[in-house]
Amino acid sequence: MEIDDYHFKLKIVIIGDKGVGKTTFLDAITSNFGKIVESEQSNELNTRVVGYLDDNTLFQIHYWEILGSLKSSGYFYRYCLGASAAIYMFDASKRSSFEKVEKWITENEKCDVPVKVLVGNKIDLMNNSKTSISKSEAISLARKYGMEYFEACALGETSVAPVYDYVFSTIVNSIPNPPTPSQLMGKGIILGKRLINSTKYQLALCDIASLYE
Ligand SMILES: Nc1nc2c(ncn2[C@@H]2O[C@H](COP(=O)(O)OP(=O)(O)OP(=O)(O)O)[C@@H](O)[C@H]2O)c(=O)[nH]1
Ligand SMILES: [Mg+2]
Repeated sequence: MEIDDYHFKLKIVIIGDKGVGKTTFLDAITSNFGKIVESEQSNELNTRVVGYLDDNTLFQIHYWEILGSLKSSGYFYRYCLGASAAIYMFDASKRSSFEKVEKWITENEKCDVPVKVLVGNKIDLMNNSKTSISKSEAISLARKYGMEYFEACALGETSVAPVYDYVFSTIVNSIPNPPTPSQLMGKGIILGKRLINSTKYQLALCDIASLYE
């Protein structure tokens, strides 16, 4: 597969305090859903580009893990611009990570990411911790910002699938048929040459154009 040979391109960001399990979670997603075609690590970001085939449609998904050590500085939201989805993660056994996640959520309101979820990771450690976050507390934070809440144990991998399924299917269900560029604006979804060059797509666009003649 060529790197730019896809139907749709999209970006998913994963945000949370240092050590909450973002990389572990990302590893579980990228090893189970698709094939990594590129990966890069810098002081601020850990990025992976994955080719994922779903129902004969090839998606190029750019995952951006925003490192927890990155200080929130007022322009943090720029990493999230153009994203289709944001996964906000905290460590369910560590209250300080829960308190920080709300700060990032509010800071990010500026970029209006269409799909957002809250993930409480490391639920396997909750019983050993006095600062655990209860499920109801996490759900009320998620509701406050119009998000779904998921509990996860990224080490176990199985709890990663429901988060991925929810995020991916919500993005895919928002794609109109046929997907005209103007209808995709604001969804963070970019059309690839594999779709644009297909006869079926071009005919569908002609059908739409004929409606306005
Ligand atoms: N017990 C437990 N440990 C976990 C879980 N998820 C991740 N870890 C461990 O937590 C540690 C930190 O995980 P990372 O994935 O590196 O955390 P991160 O959020 O990427 O950290 P930064 O990139 O430094 O911000 C590692 O030792 C992981 O093995 C989990 O669900 N349960
Ligand atoms: Mg990491």
